[in-house]
This record gives sequence, structure tokens and C-alpha cells, in this order.
Amino acid sequence: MTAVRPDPTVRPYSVSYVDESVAKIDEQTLACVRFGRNLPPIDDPRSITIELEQLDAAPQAQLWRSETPVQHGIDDNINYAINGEVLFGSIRLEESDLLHIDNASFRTYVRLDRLMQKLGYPCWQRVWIYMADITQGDGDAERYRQFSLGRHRALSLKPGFELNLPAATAIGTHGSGLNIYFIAGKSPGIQVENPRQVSAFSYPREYGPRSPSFSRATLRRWAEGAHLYVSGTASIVGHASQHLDDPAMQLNEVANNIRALVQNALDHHYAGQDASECTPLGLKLYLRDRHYLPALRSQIPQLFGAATPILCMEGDICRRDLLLEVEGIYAMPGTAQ
Ligand code: 3EB
Repeated sequence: MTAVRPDPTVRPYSVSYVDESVAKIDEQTLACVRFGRNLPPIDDPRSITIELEQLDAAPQAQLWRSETPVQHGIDDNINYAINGEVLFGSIRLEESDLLHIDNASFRTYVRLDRLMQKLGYPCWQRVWIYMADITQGDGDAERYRQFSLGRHRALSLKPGFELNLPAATAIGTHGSGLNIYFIAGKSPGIQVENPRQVSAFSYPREYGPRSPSFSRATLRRWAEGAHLYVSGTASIVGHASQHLDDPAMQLNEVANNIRALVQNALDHHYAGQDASECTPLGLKLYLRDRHYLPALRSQIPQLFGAATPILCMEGDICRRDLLLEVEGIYAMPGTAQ
């Protein structure tokens, strides 16, 4: 088989990091995601602001740009942009909406689902969740576990839902409230799991009353080329956290996990292609403590590629013993089966 080089221009949208000072919203913008505390608001439903501090000198924004003009609006307090291929949506809940987090997350997922159906993009593909104080509360009362409970209740309304879960990230902020943004499509993505890890939706009871409803990755095929949305990936093997108190070893384990996940996508959905055909378009590294970063710097290009754009941020991982997490988007070859 002839290898087909990934070419971002054949996909219906591109994603990139740009200097925040030059990030402009125009008629082809699906979303402009900014990360930082106390950023001035931008009055456009495609502007998304997440209260996580970036750790590099020049702050970056993540720009999602459509190849074709975008329609956008606000419906049921949900911001959205559509281009005929994807829906990019976002919603914010304040702390006053989070008195019962399980009910709030249940109702929010139901509302988002309803808008997805109404606009004609019924398939969840990728979800980002940023919640203040995510590990606050003990045992099953922890905010993250309560969130997972409501999410499970909503997503499990669909029979067979565990074979059709979106990739996800869930990170804690030091701000307030809950931000969710997401990508939905007209047809289902392909769920990809990691052979090194127990699927999150099958985690045992010790991690909460309901397991977290997300897939390790979603493969999104286009007419030519594909995207692989890689979920927040931590230093977990099987279902157990590894290398407690060692950020360098955790980062190395994360790289092992992402490598295995990408290879699994290739093994199952491509024939005879190797990982060199997969290009990371952008990664995010979340660190529980910014002071880990200097010691990790030299490891990052070796583990994730010298040319790979990576945004480093301070944020809480949703298991207290995890120090860091990496997520990202890969351009995949065009010959997916
Ligand atoms: C893990 O692998 C780490 O609840 O949506 C990573 C990505 C994690 C997404 C979520 C949780 C979520 O279990 C935590």
C-alpha cells in the first residue's frame, strides 16, 4: 500500500496554537479557546475562556478554523458554531448551578444532546470538561465523582453507549464553576481504546459510584485524512496510577500510553502503516504543580516529537495521586479502513 501523507488542508477544519494577541475570530472560525486567569471577555459565542494558567512566556490560543463559512449562535444558553461537518459547542455553569453536581451534569448533557439533535449533529466526538476544585469532597461525594455520576446517567440513556463514547478531558481549575466544550458530528466517530489500560468506562467501583464515560480516543475520518482525538492520558496502567510522586516517570508512562493508543488505532483501522504516518497537530500538558515543568522540559521533545506544538498549563488531574496528564490531536493517514 502507498502511504498517504497527512495533509491538514483536506480536513473540513484545522486546529492550531497561535499567539493569543493575534488570535482573531472571523467568518471561518469555529472556536477560539483561550487559557488564563482574568482574561478580558470576548463577546462572541465562539470564544471560550478556561481559567487555567499557561506556563510559557507567550500565551497561546487554540484556533479551530473551518475550510468553509461558519454559522454560529446561542440556543438554550449553549454557544455553538457549525459548518456542515461539525458542531463546536460550549456551555458555562456557575457555582450556584453546581449545588448538586450529579444533577447538574445530567441535565447539562441532556441539554447538549438535545441541541446536537436539533442542529443535526447527533454524535458526540470529543468533550473537554474544566471544573473548579475538581477533587474537592471525600469518597463518592468528590466533585469529579458526582460529575461522572450525572454524565453516566445521561449518556447511558442510549443503548450500547459504551461502544460510542467520545474522547474526553476532565481537569480542575483554581477558578469557579464548570466549562464544557465539545465537538459533535453528523456520523459517529470510531472509538479507540488502549490495550495497556482498562477502559475508563469499565473501571472498578473503587474509583466512584459510576465509571467515567469516555473513550481513550476517537478516530474521525474525513473524505481524505482523519483526526485522532486523544483523551486526557495519565500515568495509569491497567486501572492503577503508576510512579506516585515522580513527575518524570509519570510523563514517560503517559508517552508509553499514547504510543500504544495510536498504534492500536493503526492496528485496528489501518493496514500496514506505522506510527510515523501520524502527526501530532497539538498537545496539551496539564501539571498539578507548575514547579514540575523545568525538570520535564528536556524530556518533552524526546517523548512527543521536537516539532510538536504543546501547550503547558497548571491544572488539577481528577485523581489525586496523578501529577500530570497529556491530551492531543493527531493527523492520521488517509487510508483508514
Ligand atoms: C484516567 O485515565 C484519567 O472523566 O472525562 C482522563 C480523561 C481522566 C478524561 C473524564 C478522566 C476523564 O482515568 C482521568
